[in-house]
Amino acid sequence: MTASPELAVSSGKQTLDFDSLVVLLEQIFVRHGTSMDVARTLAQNCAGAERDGAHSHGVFRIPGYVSTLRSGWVNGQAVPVVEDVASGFVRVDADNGFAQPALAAARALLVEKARSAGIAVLAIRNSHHFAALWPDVEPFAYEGLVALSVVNSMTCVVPHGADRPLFGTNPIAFAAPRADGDPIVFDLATSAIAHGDVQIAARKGERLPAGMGVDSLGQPTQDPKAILEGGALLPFGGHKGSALSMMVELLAAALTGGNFSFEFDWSNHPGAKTPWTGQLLIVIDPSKAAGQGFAERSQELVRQMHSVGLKRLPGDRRHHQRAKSAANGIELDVQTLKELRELAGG
Ligand code: NDP
Ligand code: PYC
Repeated sequence: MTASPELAVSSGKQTLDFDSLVVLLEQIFVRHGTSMDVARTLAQNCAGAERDGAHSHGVFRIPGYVSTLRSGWVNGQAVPVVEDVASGFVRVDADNGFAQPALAAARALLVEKARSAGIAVLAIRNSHHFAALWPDVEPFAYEGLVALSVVNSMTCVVPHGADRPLFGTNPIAFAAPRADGDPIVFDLATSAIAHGDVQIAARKGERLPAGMGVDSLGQPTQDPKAILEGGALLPFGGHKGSALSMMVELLAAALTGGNFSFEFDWSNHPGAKTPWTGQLLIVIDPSKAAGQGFAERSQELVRQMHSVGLKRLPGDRRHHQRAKSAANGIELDVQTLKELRELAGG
């Protein structure tokens, strides 16, 4: 495992509104070889992560996107090919481009199928995903749909009971509407910690909690650099997270026609950071379900969780941060902003 190039940190902060950050990021993507369509989609995604405080997949990722585009590993001009294969199944060949523009290209057909059949699957292959997964599912829930997505990444996780890494960090994201509030959304890596957070800890010189990873000799370590330099991560929850990670490999790669996390070789593309794999989405129209409205039922579940003392739902932290960013702007490190502007050529 290798660390990504980094944006420097300083104590000074500056705020930017969401649209200005999107424009800045679009300039960076286009300057490094993407089409305007791809730039727009990735910039919205990355700025949204930064706005919501999902820092491991916000502007922190920009140098990795840039070095990947420079290396020729990913097709920034990709034109996804959407295939309508069955009443509830859509396939997309992402043309060795990013997964989010492939999702955008297939989205209308996917929603149409989910609403008519009650459920629809989107299988994206030949794609790169370098982002948080919740932005791929959350919008469906705002439209009253339930969505689940999985994506596999790059070999850096040791399956439970094994000696060497094989799986990716393989996140699972889920979104469901609820009657009186933001959708219920969770998005979690099936590794004990996301690779991006290991990089951030290494850069800050922080130690990790126990149980996250092993060093190059397979010994437990709390040193993020030892994990990044020849070591590996562990699944969360032992055999349980490991089984979920295996499921993600099967759904995101075997079912879509994409690469398993261990199947691609980027060694001839120095600077390449984006996993070349696949992604699966399942979208359900809950209006087809029996009984009381789904959104009321999910609201009731939330009410009951709060009644037993729950203070924080998954997604709450992000939504609070989103509201804060809307009120005060998105806070960025001054040095980071300077480097982003340099990458944009301004
Ligand atoms: P976290 O462990 O930070 O969070 C996982 C989920 O749990 C989130 O929905 C979070 O909500 C929620 N949560 C966290 N703490 C609590 C708590 N105390 N109480 C209730 N809910 C809580 O995420 P990960 O580190 O696992 O993943 C980080 C990101 O990395 C994800 O966005 C993931 O998609 C991305 N990733 C992307 C990969 C790729 O290949 N593209 C690979 C691996 C990871 P909240 O957001 O509100 O904090
Ligand atoms: O944080 O594990 C991660 C990750 C892998 C690919 C994109 N993010």
